[in-house]
Amino acid sequence: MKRRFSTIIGSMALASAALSAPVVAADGPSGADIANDAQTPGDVLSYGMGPWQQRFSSLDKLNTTNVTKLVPVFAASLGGEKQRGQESQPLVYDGMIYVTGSYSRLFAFDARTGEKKWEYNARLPDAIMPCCDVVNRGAAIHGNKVIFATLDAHLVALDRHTGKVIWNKKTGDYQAGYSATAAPLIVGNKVIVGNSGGEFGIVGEVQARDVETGELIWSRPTVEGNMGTLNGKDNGISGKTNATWTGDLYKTGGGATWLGGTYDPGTNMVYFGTGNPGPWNSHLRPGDNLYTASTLGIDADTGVIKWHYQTTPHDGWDFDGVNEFVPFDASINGKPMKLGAKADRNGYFYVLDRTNGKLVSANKFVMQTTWANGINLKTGRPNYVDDNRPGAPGTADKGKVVFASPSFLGGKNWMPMAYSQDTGLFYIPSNDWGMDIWNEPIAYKKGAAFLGAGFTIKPIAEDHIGALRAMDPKTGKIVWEYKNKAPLWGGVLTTHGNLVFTGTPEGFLKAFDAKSGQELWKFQTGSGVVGSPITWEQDGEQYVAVMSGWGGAVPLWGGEVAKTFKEISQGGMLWVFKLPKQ
Ligand SMILES: [Ca+2]
Ligand SMILES: [Ca+2]
Repeated sequence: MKRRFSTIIGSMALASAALSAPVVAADGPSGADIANDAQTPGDVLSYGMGPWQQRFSSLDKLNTTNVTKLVPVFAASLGGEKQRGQESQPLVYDGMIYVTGSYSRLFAFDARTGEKKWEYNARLPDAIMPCCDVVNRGAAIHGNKVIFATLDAHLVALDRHTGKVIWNKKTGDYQAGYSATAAPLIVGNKVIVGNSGGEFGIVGEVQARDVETGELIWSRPTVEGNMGTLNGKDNGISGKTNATWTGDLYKTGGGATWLGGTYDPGTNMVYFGTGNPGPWNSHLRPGDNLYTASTLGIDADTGVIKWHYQTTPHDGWDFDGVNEFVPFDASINGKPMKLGAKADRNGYFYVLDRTNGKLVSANKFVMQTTWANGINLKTGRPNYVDDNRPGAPGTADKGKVVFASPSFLGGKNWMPMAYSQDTGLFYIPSNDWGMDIWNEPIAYKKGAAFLGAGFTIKPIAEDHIGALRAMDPKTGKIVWEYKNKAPLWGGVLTTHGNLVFTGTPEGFLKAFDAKSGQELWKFQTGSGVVGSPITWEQDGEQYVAVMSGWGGAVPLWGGEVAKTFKEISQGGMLWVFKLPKQ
């Protein structure tokens, strides 16, 4: 690594915030309301628009016949000098829009006028260590609270009427490299979060806390050998110590759960993806390195791992397996099944039985996967191309350089896909790119990057990097694709109006025909769109909202790819759209 993570942040203006507030009687959505979010199009109560996070709306007032008339209602600025990546998904409840901003900020806007009601700025220390920009992906709402995670590894609950702090809990040690950017997940009376820091030798973990008090209920480490807790007592180690790790390496094994999780009320499991093992240099850690680069099915009540499926055993390319695991129901060979799908950073789209984690199918959704020739459906393991693993370094020099595709930024990175219950298709925001990657010697040091690798990202196609792809989960075939010059880095929304929405770094929010992929509408927002769009019904009309503000990992780590798009202006605007009144 030529660049230190801590230098990315630079200096930050810090605003003060109230530290205490009177206890307010619960008013607002309950755990049951949030579990039912996908069935109530008049609000958006959760990240992903429902516990399954399908990002599908049953609304159809806005549809393929009238989307060309879609116009802005207002744009609300996040203001100040803090711009960078705006990767958030807004929430809508009771005439308000709650949206997080870069640098751990949370805003409340009037959903009809865009008037700002309040703003909360986390008091961040200078030494925070987010690997990949100062982003935040969204908040959770429950009762009188709106809750979000901050870059210094805290979870903060604010009074949704006033923005005053109700509770504020430390979830990790930022000085050891822990941070947090994911939207919290509400399950009943619990708020469940993952952690970030996989580039610093942290240990990945899922934490469930009491939504009223913030007190820890259970914790589940994602690296085997580490002990979980339940109600303050030991609750069994994850896996079996030293089964897939040697020595003490499990104490710095990575596996960060940095994208948060989904929830299936039917199985009462939360599904969390886990990031890369530490360090990146795979020659320093023999074995499969469970449960890194995996999907975990975790009992929502006890924090016990019910099943795991590892997409990249013994990862050597930074193929974090954190991508969202989206439950859906479908018939496979005439048999109705409870399934879940994940478009992995490693370039394969996996369909699993969500009751037991058994692999159903795995198909490529990108142009190229140099590291594996497909996935063995019997063993569930990749058919590795051994020559494509970066070589072992000597004591003082780097190992053999290999060209690997996808790049470590992934066939798909953090940006969430959508699933249409009408078309039965997943809409995957993907990228086609590769990298030169090599290994270097490294030793663990608290609070320092723990990679032992270097890289240069490279394009692999003349005409595009980004590709929005419609994947049929039953056949593994790409039904249509839309190619974009710059890397796609925003989330996707689909609707019963046969529409698919996503944003581009070039600044557009775009709408496509969900069946054909035809581009129907676009609007220039003034900065790159890397947020996730939503839709809801209000006063009898259908609204669409998205954050605009270029940033994220691409401009920081994209090498020659990022240079191509360095002219994109920064920003920080919430855009809201609807059809004109008849
Ligand atoms: Ca709803
Ligand atoms: Ca990583």
